[in-house]
Amino acid sequence: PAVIRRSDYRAPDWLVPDIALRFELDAALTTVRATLSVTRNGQHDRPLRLDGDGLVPLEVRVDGRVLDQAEWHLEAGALILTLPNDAHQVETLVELAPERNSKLMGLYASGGLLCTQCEAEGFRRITFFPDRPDILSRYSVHMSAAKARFPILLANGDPVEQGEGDNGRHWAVWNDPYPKPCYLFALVAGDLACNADRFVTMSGREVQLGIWVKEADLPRTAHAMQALKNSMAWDERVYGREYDLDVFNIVAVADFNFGAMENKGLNIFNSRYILADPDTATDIDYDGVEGVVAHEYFHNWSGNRVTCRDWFQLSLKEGFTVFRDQNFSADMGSHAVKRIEDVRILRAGQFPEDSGPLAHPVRPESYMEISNFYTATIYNKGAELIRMIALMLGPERFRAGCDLYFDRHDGQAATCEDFVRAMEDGGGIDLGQFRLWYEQAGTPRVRALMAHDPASGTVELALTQSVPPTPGQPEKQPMAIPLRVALFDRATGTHHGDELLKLTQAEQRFTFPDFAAAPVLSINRDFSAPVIVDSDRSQADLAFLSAHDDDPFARYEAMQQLMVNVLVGRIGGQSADDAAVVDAIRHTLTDSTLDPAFVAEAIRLPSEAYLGDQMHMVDPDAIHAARDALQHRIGAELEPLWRDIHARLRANGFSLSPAAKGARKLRNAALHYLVASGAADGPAIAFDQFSQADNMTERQAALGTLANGESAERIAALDIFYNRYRADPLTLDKWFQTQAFAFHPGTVDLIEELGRHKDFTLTNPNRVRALYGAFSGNQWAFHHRSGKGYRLVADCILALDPINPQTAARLVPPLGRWKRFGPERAGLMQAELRRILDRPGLSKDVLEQVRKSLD
Ligand code: HT7
Ligand code: ZN
Repeated sequence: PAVIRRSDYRAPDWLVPDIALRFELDAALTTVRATLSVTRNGQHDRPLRLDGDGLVPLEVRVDGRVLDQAEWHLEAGALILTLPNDAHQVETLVELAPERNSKLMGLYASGGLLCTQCEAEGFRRITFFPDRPDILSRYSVHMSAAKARFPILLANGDPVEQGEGDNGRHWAVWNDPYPKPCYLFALVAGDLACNADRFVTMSGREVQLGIWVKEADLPRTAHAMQALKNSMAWDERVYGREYDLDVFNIVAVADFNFGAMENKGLNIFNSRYILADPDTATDIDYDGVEGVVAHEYFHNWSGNRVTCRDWFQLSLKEGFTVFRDQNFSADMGSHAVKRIEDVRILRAGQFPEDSGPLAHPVRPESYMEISNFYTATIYNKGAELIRMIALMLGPERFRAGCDLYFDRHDGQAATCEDFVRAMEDGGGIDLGQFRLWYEQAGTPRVRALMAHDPASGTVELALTQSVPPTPGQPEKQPMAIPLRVALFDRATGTHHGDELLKLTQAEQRFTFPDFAAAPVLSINRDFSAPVIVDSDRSQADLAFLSAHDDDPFARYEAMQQLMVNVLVGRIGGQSADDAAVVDAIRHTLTDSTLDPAFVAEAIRLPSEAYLGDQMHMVDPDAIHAARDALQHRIGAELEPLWRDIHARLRANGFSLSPAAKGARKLRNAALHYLVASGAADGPAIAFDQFSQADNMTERQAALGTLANGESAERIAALDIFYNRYRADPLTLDKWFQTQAFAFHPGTVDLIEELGRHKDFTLTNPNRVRALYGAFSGNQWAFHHRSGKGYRLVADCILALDPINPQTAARLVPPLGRWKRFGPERAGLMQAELRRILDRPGLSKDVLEQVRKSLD
């Protein structure tokens, strides 16, 4: 398969200002007639190339005349036509079989619905078209279908006409007045019920809102609707951006490769990010619904009105939109907790990517399969880049930069460079060196050493930075790194100011006057830059910050570092000062000024995977043992506190208020430590919480805690959960996921069993992720020294690839981290990668990931 390079970008030879589509919809056989008005772009005699993937043209017409077979040909699936004039009408007819489309790209069937997914290159599976994001067209869509099976017909834009046809069929026409790239095209046909509402925009226009689901799911759509209305109001208030069509529809589907899709005026969602009620959704699920609804809505400006010129610019829309949805969610809840959660996600998903064989810049230079580039680097690191720009500019100038960006590029397909330039022009800043963040992969490391001179009273902070080599980028230049820093007075627990230091050189020194005594360094406050900071701060300094830092992220970070130091010591076989961790946790638990949601974050031990990332060579068994032992010690030493918190935070009735969510989070943490203490009644208390809970947050947490151990309650709870939710796919996913995540010596064998369970299927991506995705994130179980975990995941990839290559390819990265493990595990992982590579007919999705992973 060919490698596509950013440097090869050329403006399109032909433009398509208008397209009319006619769909005769049917799950078994759909016909698509497309009429494209095409215009030559510049002076050239190159042919018109219409991408196609698996399509056979049944008819090709130019300006109404049916072409002879000799007048067109297919080249790598694309239809090639030589056209004499500068403007023509090109018409094609193709047939599709949606119910046989297991890749879930293009037009496919899901749970009785017909729906589409076109980003990144799915439109070419529907009709012949120049499938690239810089071709913007006005769409008119005519759909007809059997009315009994498909009473609802939706597409982008506004509905313009509908009527009855012959043989029980009906039809509808939708027009979208905004020119858009084909990746934003969508239609849905099916038997759907609607949660209908309205929103009046800031200029007084009324927008009809609809969330379309199966009738039985209607009661589970209220949270999504509220999130949508909140998002619309927030984008007006914070960015001055208003919705621009008369209708905004969302449809939930059960089979979906991703979280959701921002199609213009017709968002299509994985039902997981729409449906929520207290009985089946955890607080994390509720937050996920709110965040993803907001994300897709915000794309209407950052992605749709201003789209991407080519797929190398993907972070232009994704990084910016993640930044927007993160800030929205922070405004809806707690800024402190949201920032901690976002950094935890970045460190769990993006840092490992940036240090492994699949590392790539936020603006990549090449790809084989673009679907493989919907990564944590493009999304989450991309969001951190925008956050750094916003921090350096301050709120007013950042808003001026955004206004300029939207106004300057409205209706255009833009680049990351366009965004940076708008920030420079609108915000009045020079981002020359900052551009390296888009070009260089790898997480920068900053070493911070502080020296105090009692004679002069000055403090000198010496910062050095380095960016590790990554595939194709052996040498790196110093980056522009904004670091928020404060120096704390040990005696008073306060600091003098909070400075934004701009680290731009490989080594730089900053001096601070007027310190009679050596202060304590608080650095990278609020995680101002996505870097790894190494410092020589003592455990005592970290304990001090964990009790006094007024920046919640820095306070959390000090606690984490304190725990990491103890755990790394334990893993290395040294006697470690557990007491420092126990004391810090006790102090945090008993500080009544702190938000319980923050406390729950702060007292949580770093994950096994995060501990692995701190080590040169990962020893999963030693990490598990050390973490388990510390957890037990914390549980046992603070047992009365855990019991008290667990009893005290029992709620009387369910609420989604931040206070109620925070209480549940802390109560679950208390349960977890109480069970870890080894207290004889631990499993019974967990089982009681499992049985009595009136919400899934507490029920699933109790189940997860029980699943880690060996008890009669474990078996009973898993059985009860299964029997209660077996008919509800989204909730049954939790049953698979909880077992895959379990810290249990039998997990690897259980995965094999669950892979053969009658409710397991490879055709539903949520189910695959719930079992194999979760399992490969369970470091101790996945890296079982037998190598069985690797074999199970490789078997799944091989079985899934012919069905759904995108989802299969997403399971490859954990196998690619072999260089970080000892020779035995590394050999076993490589052997599985080679076994996959040997399979004839591998998709380019999996091929690209496996080849890179073996390098
Ligand atoms: N922009 C959307 C990306 C997406 C996608 C990508 C590849 C394959 C299937 C997909 N479904 C949706 C989602 C988003 O970031 O908003
Ligand atoms: Zn997005």
